Parts: sequence; C-alpha cells; structure tokens
Amino acid sequence: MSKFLSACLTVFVAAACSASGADGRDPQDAFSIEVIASFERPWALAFLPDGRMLVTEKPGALKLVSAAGAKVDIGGVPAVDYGGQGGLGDVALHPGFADNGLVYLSYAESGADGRRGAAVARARLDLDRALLADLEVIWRQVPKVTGRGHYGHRLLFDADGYLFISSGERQKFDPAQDMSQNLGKIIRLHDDGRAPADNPFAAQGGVAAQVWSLGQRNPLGLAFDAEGRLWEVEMGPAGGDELNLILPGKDYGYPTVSNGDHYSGKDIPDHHTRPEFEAPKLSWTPVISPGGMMIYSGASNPDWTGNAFVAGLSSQALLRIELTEESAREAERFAMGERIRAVVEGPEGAIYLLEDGDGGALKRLTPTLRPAAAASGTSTGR
Ligand SMILES: [Ca+2]
Ligand SMILES: [Ca+2]
Repeated sequence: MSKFLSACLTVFVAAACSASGADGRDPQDAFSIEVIASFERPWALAFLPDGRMLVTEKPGALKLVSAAGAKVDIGGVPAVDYGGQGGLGDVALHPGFADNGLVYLSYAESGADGRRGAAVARARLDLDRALLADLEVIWRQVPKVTGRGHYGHRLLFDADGYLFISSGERQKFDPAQDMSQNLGKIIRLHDDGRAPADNPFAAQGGVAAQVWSLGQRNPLGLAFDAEGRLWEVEMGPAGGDELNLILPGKDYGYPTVSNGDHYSGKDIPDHHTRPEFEAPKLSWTPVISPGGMMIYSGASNPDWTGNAFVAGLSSQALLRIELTEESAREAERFAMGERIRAVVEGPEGAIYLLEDGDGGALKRLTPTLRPAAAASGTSTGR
C-alpha cells in the first residue's frame, strides 16, 4: 500500500472514529427548528435576492429551492469528478447578481492520468429556463494531483467585489509553502479570474500573484465580519483544527507547524514554537472538523451580533464563537446529532444548516428570543 493511500485510510478511519456528537447544548433550547427539504450529499447553500435558494449536491446537481422546499434542477452544470471529498462544491452569487445574473461554482475537475484539482466556473443563471448559460472556468488549482481530498474550494466575495477562494493542499503537505503552486492558500481574484495588481505576491507573477495568504491545510469556511476582517476555519491533521484571522501576505504555517500532529503519529511542532508563522486565534483538540462558517448579523438575536457560527462535521455540532479583533472564544456548542456541512444566515436572521451525507436535511433554525436578563445569564453555557 502506498504511503499516500495509507495516510488517507488513516484519515477516514480517524474521522469516523472521532464522531461522537454527544457534546453540547440541546438546540431546541435556543431555536425553533424546521426541516425545509433533504438532498443527496448537499455541500453548499446560497440565497437569491427573492428568497429562493441554490443548493449544491456533491455528486453534481445544482438545485433551485423555494422557501417552502420545492426543488428544481438547474441545467448546464459542469461535469464534476465525484468521489472522496470531491464533487460539486460551493455556490456564490456575484455581488451584482441582481443586474448580471452571475453565479460561481467550485468543483473537483478531472485531468490526465488520474489527476484532479478544484476549479471555479462562473455562468449566467437563467431562472426562467432553470439553466446556466455562458459558463467559463475562471480559476484552477495548479498543479492537478492524484487523490480526492482537501480541495477546500469555498467561495466568498468581499464588499469591493473581489473573489476569495479557499484552496486546500490536496493532502500533499508541502504545496502549502510552495509559491509555484496555488494549493494550500487563500486566493484573491477579480471577478473574472485575473489576479489583482495589489495582491501581496503580485510581483512574483504566475499563480503566486493569486495568493492572499499561505500555509493553509484544508480551509472549508470563509467569512467577513462587519469591519471587513476575513476569518477562516480549516481542518487540522490529528488535532489542531484552526480558526484564523486572515491577513494579506501572512503564512499560517502548515505543514511546518500545527497544534495537531500527523496521522502517522509523527510530531508537527506546535504554533507557539515558531512565532514567525501566524497562529490560529482558536484551535481545537479534539477536533470539531469545521465544514463551513458564517458571521451573524444579529437580525433575530442581537446578543449574537458579530459572532461566528461554525458547522461541525465529526463533532456533529453548531458552534457559536465570540470574535474580537485579536481573539476568538468558543461561547457555545449545540449538539445537532448529525454531521453539519454548511451554515448560512438567511432572511430575517434565521440560521440555515445543511446536514452532510445521503438525505442530508436543510434546516431553518430561528433563534428563540429570550428576555435580556435571562439571555445574559445563559448565553455562555456549554
Ligand atoms: Ca496554522
Ligand atoms: Ca503539534
């Protein structure tokens, strides 16, 4: 057995074995919960301006979903390399969607000789005909490599219309530190895929010009706070899941440092031993397996304004994180009883979750408002 395959099997076994789902508060204490619909391995959710949703399914389907849960298939989705952690990934609307109808999809793309890589395409969504038109690929992971893990590929636009892509290191470790590859990085692009001239490594040219930060492992959540700071969550190896504040040009250390260690048991020095690398604001051992993240507006619970909510896969949890400029603290963990793949804030401040796997549900969690005095006494309970 190859070293790589052996490492993968260890990863999957460890992930399965670490699933407990027992820790945390009963979500019924804080939310009214409704099941909207269910899907085949859902991965991502985006709201349209009219309140309908786009939901991706990992095997390759894009669904248009009404607020009541009725589903329509969207045609014209690119072919995806489905298997392992790969398939159809994220969906995001262009900030000018109301005028230009542009949507962005990330997915695993097959290449020659069993090699694969994440790709990002944009297309015009024709809602009347339920079709994607004028599809063009605007970004690819370089190089394509073997294996089916750690694509990352979450998508996020900032207020100025730049597109951020989380690019995983494809379980190859060293690419996260190699500026001739765009694996293991956070990427920042113009909306058409060009590298902005003010990116931190623009002068190096090539794919380095796309890089906003480096030293990432498998980053699966990206979100901006109200002040425009970029936060990221990524899967650590054995231990050491991370919540990072992403700053341009900084190196987040993988695989040189991690608060976890290799699945083989081989030590990776912890972050504190190498202060030249940006340390996580929060790290988890045992792991939570973050699948996604959003930062909450406070629309239906002002106590949670500016808090991050993180979707937990092996932890089967929804985590509430209190953020400040220089720190982050896990304030609360809800035991959801299922692997949670994605978390998004919807209209009126409801929190929408996608469960992972076959028959994964889309759930709407409406915070149950409590008297201020009671809320202040219970909001930090575990
Ligand atoms: Ca790190
Ligand atoms: Ca370590």
